[in-house]
Amino acid sequence: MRTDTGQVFRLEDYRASDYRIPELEMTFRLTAEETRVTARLQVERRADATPQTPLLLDGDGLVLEALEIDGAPAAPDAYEATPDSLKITRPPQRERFTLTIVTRLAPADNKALMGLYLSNGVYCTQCEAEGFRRITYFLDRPDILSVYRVRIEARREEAPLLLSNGNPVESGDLGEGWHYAVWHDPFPKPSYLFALVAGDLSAVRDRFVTASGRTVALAIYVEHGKEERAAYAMDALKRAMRWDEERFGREYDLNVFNIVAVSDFNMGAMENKGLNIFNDKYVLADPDTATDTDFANIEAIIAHEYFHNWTGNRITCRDWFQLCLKEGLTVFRDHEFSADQRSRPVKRIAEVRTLRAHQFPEDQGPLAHPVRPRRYREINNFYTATVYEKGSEVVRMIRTVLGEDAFRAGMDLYFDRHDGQAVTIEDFLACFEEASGKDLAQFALWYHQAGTPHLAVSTRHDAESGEFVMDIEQSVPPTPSEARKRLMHIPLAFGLVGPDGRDMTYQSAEGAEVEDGVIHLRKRRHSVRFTGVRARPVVSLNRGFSAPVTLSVEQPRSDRLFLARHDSDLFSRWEALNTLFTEAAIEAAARIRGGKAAEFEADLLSMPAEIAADESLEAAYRALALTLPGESDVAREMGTNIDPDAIAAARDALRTAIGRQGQATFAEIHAALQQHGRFSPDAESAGRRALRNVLLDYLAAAGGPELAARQFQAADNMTERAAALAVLAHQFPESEQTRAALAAFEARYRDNPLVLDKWFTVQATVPGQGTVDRVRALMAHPAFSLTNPNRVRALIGAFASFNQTGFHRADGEGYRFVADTVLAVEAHNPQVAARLAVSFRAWRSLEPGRREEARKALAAIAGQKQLSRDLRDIVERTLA
Ligand code: 0A1
Ligand code: ZN
Repeated sequence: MRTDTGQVFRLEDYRASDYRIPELEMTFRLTAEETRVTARLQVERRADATPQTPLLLDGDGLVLEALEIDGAPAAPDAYEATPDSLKITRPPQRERFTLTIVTRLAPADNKALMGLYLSNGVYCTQCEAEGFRRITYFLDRPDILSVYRVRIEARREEAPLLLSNGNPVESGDLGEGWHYAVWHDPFPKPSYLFALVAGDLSAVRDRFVTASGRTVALAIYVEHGKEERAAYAMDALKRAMRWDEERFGREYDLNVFNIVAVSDFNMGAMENKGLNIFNDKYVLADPDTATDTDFANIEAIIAHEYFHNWTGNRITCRDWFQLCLKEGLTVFRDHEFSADQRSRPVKRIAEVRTLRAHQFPEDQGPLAHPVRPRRYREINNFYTATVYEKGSEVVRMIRTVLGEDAFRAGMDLYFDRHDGQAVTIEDFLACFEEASGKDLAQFALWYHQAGTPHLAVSTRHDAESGEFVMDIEQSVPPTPSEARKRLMHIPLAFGLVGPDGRDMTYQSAEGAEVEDGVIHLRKRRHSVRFTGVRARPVVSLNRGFSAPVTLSVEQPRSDRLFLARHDSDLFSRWEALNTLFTEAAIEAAARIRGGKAAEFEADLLSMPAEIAADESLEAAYRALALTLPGESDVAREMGTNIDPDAIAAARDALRTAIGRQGQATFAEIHAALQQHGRFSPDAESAGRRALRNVLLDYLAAAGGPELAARQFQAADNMTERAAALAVLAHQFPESEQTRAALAAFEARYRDNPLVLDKWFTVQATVPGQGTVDRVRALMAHPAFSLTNPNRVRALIGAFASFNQTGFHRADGEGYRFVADTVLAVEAHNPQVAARLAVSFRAWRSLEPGRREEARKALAAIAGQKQLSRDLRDIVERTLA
């Protein structure tokens, strides 16, 4: 474990290295307890560096066995080695020399899952961000690009399969049961993209012919017996490869593309050059074991990692402050891919829900940071929703500001100009400025300034003069270490909706640049004056979620109801209804806290049945429109003094009221949507299942558990089975039907850990006081393991992030339990522990009693003498 030294890394301290390592040859002799790594580095001193400059290589917990300089053993006074660094104190005076470094590793003991480790008997690596230094001493920074040649030796029986990056060049027998393979990757790459896999796995093979006619051999490696569950991932891969050619003109560049699924992985997946390594959760799927959401995630993540080949690998980051250069851009690309493969409006709504659920609380809490941070203590803690999701929104806004054609021209220029380089956000933006002739200086603040901007809007209409005025004021709230904010360039898409529900035209607009339905806000206040507007329009703002901002619009409730029925922009139509639901829940929560009963307006309660039956809308869209804002969405809108019990009671009351009001319609549609024939994971079929499942939730709230129990029994696919199980467990935790369904599910999937994760999660998210004990008991279940990140996230992570009434139990028991578990995980996997600790980030917005309990739990973690850099960084920033 890397303990914290308090060191802070700063963007302004970036310096190019005095040395380069253009080539690297590695030999791995693999055994679980003692793996020997020989690394031969071709080192080159930069022309402008002084010859005596020591060469300082990074390490992390390494054991140095031998060191040679230019083929001769290094003199003891020529270097200084510790587990965490290797300093060549007297480097040769030549411009070029070789270093041969031998290190010894114990993959079987590596439970941090960084560097070389074993997952279910398979050797695999994870090097981003700083895992390569756990394998050998190196200049482990993304601006050092090397050509790798990798030789792997292993016992054939243990590891018939030997993979690394690039193309295979040689393999053979070594006698005594050992064999070897050599891989060569012609594309210079940073060390974080290095990968090795060795083990006994099955291959699912296919081929892809690129636009220019080259054939690429594709393979997805999975555990024996799971081959069929990789078919969907393979299909998604081929679609992603074609799409990147068509939409971005990007072709694949090696002869092989390999994907390996492993069961122990800290994150979702990793884009190692030519050898993507995946959490098996994002590869394996079939109708019996995966939900529609699982299928969609697999499609998106397969595409994401593949797209990194150009945005990340061919063009990489100069330093880790630039992480969004590859991540924000690649998320934008995978979002566009999914939007093209599925329904664009539905995809957009889902993106915005994710952004609000994960990025908004980050931006509005103690862990807020700019999309491109200026400082960090532990880079692992910056793989955040801000870098990824907000980073993607910023790229989307560049496209909005430039228009489709100039955006594509800017991307082309970026690929042309920077191929093979490690670059910065400034380099990226310069390409768009040059391609469009537009100045993006103010726009660039989206990268540099943390916090979610807020827009306050009011409108006036004068029927006689036909003038419609929008007064808009922007503000950016202060965030940690950024008290004062500068004014931003916010592209605000809008529409003026006329009485007939159609968009109105206007003669002129002044007071801001208004172009193609977008107002470009650049000042604190704009008074935007439209002429030629005879009837009073209902204004629809931030259409398509053109900017990641919060909005308050002075608008009568009747206008929102009107937009919820008529807005031609489907995102904004959803948004109007979502806002109405949220407001209703907030009001009801206040009444419940005041000892009164919840009450709702009749016109809101009747809307869901109207929408459910509206066949002009696709089923997936109707499902989203009917999905109530979650308890944490309501809490976020309330802002302070949060009482999760009152919010949960209010939301339950709203669900029951809607369920009763719409019961007849819902029941009819639920029955009609029952699927006949073969399961298909396509978007349209998935949409019908989603709608059916939302309706089930309402019907159960109004009518009891029977229908859910029947759906659970009759289901022939995981989407309907898991949804029915969740309705039973969450609405009727004590019922006989729930007990029976949980037992049946467990018995059926006893041997399938990924599916049992769903069983853990559904129980961890049962609302109420009793769940802490239930989760504690489940930790003793034979399928649970504290060293497998998927298990930890499914049980403990789900409890801490998605169980508002359980985690926030008023007596603090939820907090104490999670804090204890964070420390238990910390002992072997600091990265996963730190992520779990993030669930405390909203503690200051709680009502005083809970706030104090949460603070005490955090302080108990912070009070530990020995903490990893990962966890210390999170708890100290959260408490600050
Ligand atoms: N670059 C990967 C995410 C990733 C980051 C760190 C990891 O280390 C444990 C693993 C994966 C992506 O964006 O998919
Ligand atoms: Zn990524």
